[in-house]
Amino acid sequence: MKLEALIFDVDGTLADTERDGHRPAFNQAFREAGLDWQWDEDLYGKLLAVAGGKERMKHFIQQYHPKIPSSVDVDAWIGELYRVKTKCYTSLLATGQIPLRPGVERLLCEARLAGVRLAIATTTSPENVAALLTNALGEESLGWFEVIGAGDIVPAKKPAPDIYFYVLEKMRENKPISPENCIVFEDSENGIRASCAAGIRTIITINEYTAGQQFDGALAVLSDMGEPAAPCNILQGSLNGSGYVQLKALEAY
Ligand code: XBP
Ligand code: MG
Repeated sequence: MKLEALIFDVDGTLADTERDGHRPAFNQAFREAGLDWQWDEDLYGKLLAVAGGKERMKHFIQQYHPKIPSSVDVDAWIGELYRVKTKCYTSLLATGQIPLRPGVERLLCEARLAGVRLAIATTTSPENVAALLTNALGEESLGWFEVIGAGDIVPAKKPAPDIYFYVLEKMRENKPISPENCIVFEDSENGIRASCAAGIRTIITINEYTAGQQFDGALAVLSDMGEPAAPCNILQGSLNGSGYVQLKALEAY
């Protein structure tokens, strides 16, 4: 294929943000609100079935019936919890404890040098994306991405394809783009359902929370993007003879 663009999911794909990033930030927000809620690693793995922090908290309330303050407007109250959680999460990222996953920075640099267009399609907030990129790659890295499609910019979160349609539409405003000449990087079943429904072929890099999920239609399912000196494991599909994600291997699809 004539590779035109790479589109990246953020959480779980660019960095392993869930277990030691978002999860403790939710728990800190709960403590600050005087709640005795505690999302441990197992429970958080189950709650990840619902994309979006606000949607996840609402799902938790509906499914697990924790005690909530009486006579609150639930949506407004969740909105306030989410605001605090975002503050906790971005402070945590500022400590530099969450690195990018293997191969991510190398691939971004290779794509930039080759003039391959870059974009982001994520469920998390623009604020959280900016904090992750700034801390991992410096503030200028925000400008590497032609479009950062994030959070509530579309009402229906993954597995709905809306965020991918949004990103393609915004990219198209700059220059024509064909979805069949793009590749998405995702880590989850919700993610690939969204990208495939938008007609974009997808590579999965799994993590501990998503390893057991279904990735029907993936070009490849990988342990990570790999590095020349530390190849990835190819769990499903093919990387066209390469041991790590590189443009030459992607163009061969
Ligand atoms: C990520 C999410 C997000 C994060 C938490 O999904 O679902 O909700 O877990 O971030 P994806 P927020 O990687 O598929 O985009 O609390 O900001 O939503
Ligand atoms: Mg993800």
